[in-house]
Amino acid sequence: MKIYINGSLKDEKNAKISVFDHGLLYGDGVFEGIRAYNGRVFLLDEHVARLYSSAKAIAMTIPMSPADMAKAVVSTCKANRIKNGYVRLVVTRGVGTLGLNPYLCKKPQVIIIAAGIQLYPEDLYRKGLKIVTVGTIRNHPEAINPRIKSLNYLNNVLAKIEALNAGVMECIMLNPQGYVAEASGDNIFVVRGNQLLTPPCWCGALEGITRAMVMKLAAEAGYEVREEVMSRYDLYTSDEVFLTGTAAEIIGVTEIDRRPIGKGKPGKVTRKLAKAFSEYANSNGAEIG
Ligand code: PXG
Repeated sequence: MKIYINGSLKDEKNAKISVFDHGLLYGDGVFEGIRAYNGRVFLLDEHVARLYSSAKAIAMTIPMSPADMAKAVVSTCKANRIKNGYVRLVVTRGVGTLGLNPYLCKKPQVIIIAAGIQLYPEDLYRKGLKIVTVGTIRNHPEAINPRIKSLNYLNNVLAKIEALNAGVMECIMLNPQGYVAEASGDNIFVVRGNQLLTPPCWCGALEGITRAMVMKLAAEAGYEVREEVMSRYDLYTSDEVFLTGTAAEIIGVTEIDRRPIGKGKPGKVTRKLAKAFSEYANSNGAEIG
């Protein structure tokens, strides 16, 4: 495997960054997870744009242009002969002192890893996912805004630990007011009749790129798509629930807190949108060549 670091491709064993990097010392940095389907990088410009917004939000200047970043992603995929895969794009604050001061870090480190994909087991897409709501609340937006896709993922990791300890693979996180925010690594949608509902980002959700794509495809398919503040009541009483994310794509949820959702299997709106998404993803994107 060839790893991109600051403009050059390194063999996996030589792909190293400093132990003084604030990405490691403080989780100070930003990242993206991107998919390649069928020899194309999917929604690349959207991911690059979000990366630069995340960087701006933490007052970090990425030392290259968005256009060059997009090119670097494509060329890293090409160097690794990726047709279908998963790209991890990371920008750390760079080397600094042992103190917090980010302004002493002079050079953000740009890392691109193009690898295989880890999805949920295939049968879960047919059977649906059982999830729970967890006690770990999503970060308050004025503490660490969940719209920043930062390297500081402990909030999500702590939620994931609760899910795994409860015997399920994913969970719903509530915001400090008790409203639904998102899953630990995915956005959440609710189907109610002809309506497709998802919490607004200010409720504590990442502005998911899959989320935006699904909202667009659903609107085109004739659903009424709305952002709505939701409580657990809205989840428990919905017709269908599904999660969206770059890694998970669209996955139906059949049980929340041991309560069956809808008919207890992935619903027909979920299946229809998953099909539309898969068709779109397999025929659009930046050509790897
Ligand atoms: N919310 C959070 C907190 C995420 O981390 C999403 C929503 C979905 O966003 P996109 O843009 O991908 O549709 C994410 C992204 C994992 C893993 O291993 C998941 C993400 C990132 C890194 C790792 O499950 N999800």
